[in-house]
Amino acid sequence: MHGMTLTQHIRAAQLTHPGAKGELSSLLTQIGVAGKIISSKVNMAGLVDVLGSTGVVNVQGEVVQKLDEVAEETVQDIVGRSGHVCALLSEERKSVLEIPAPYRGDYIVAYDPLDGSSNIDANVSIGTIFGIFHKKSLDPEVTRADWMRPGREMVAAGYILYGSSTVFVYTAGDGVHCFTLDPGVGEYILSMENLRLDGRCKVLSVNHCNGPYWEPWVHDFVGQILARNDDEKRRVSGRHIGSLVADFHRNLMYGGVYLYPTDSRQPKGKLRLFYEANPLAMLVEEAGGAASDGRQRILDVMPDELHHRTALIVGNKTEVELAEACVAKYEGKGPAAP
Ligand code: AFP
Repeated sequence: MHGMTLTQHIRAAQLTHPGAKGELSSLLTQIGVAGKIISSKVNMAGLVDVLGSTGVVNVQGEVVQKLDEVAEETVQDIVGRSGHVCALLSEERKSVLEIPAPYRGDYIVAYDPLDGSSNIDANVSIGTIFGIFHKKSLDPEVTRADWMRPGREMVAAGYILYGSSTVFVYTAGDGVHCFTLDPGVGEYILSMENLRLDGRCKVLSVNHCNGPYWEPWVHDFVGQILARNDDEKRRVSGRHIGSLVADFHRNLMYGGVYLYPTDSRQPKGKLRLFYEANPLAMLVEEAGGAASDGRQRILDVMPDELHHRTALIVGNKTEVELAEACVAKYEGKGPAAP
């Protein structure tokens, strides 16, 4: 008996939604195809001329790696011509890319083509993150109202992680499912269905070197997590890759909390709402966890620009709530954090 393929799984989910036209299913499948192409380029990175930077700085002020460009072009070519999208929002692009006829469809995809790309040359796990909205207005043009929306209005989200194996993880609101790419046959095969975050937080992921720039609540929160370890037992361990998608995936597997708070260097936060925080927030909530900016649920944040940045605390619910309590305590708003 062979495992279920991604296409079969998406199609089976589609059948549970009477009236579904199969557009979203086909779009998800095409995102998977883009992931296969990027995966093969990532695997060849040391053998062909795709390592290193292009020398260009992108709209985020970050150096564009050659593989960033490859990934961006791949998503544009494959997803942009899938026939299912009317606009693409990319971390790498200054503005919204409108898709012309005859490829135009009803969905809008926001994506980070290659998250963690500053790690590429060191062979560290990187990934493509995506979130999908259905076009809102009946206007034939793509209007600002079509994409300037809170993450709770997404219909699906996921990522493709190029790690020790390539995995495709997605949710369309019916649980979180994980597929592993079998490179021999070029298919994603179901490896974990209805993923749930482990109830216990075993991992703390934060860039401790930002400590000097943190607000007091972050020291309080991190201190409370570390205090769980005593002579008797180490209950929490520190793991931080610096590749959000990989940090997130590991915490989803083992139970953990990742945080990238605002700090004195980055008062608006570092991570991008559309391309990083929103998709991971939808996934974590579907898996029984939570995602917050410290003051509100990530999925309720109303963006004010395409490249809106945010603080992010994501993972086990108890720890995300503890972080929110620490924020409130230092803002003098709520009850003292336990
Ligand atoms: P890159 O895609 O430019 O590598 O950025 C990745 C990222 O946004 C996120 O994946 C990491 O968690 C974060 O940056 C790490 O950045 P710091 O070096 O500031 O901790």
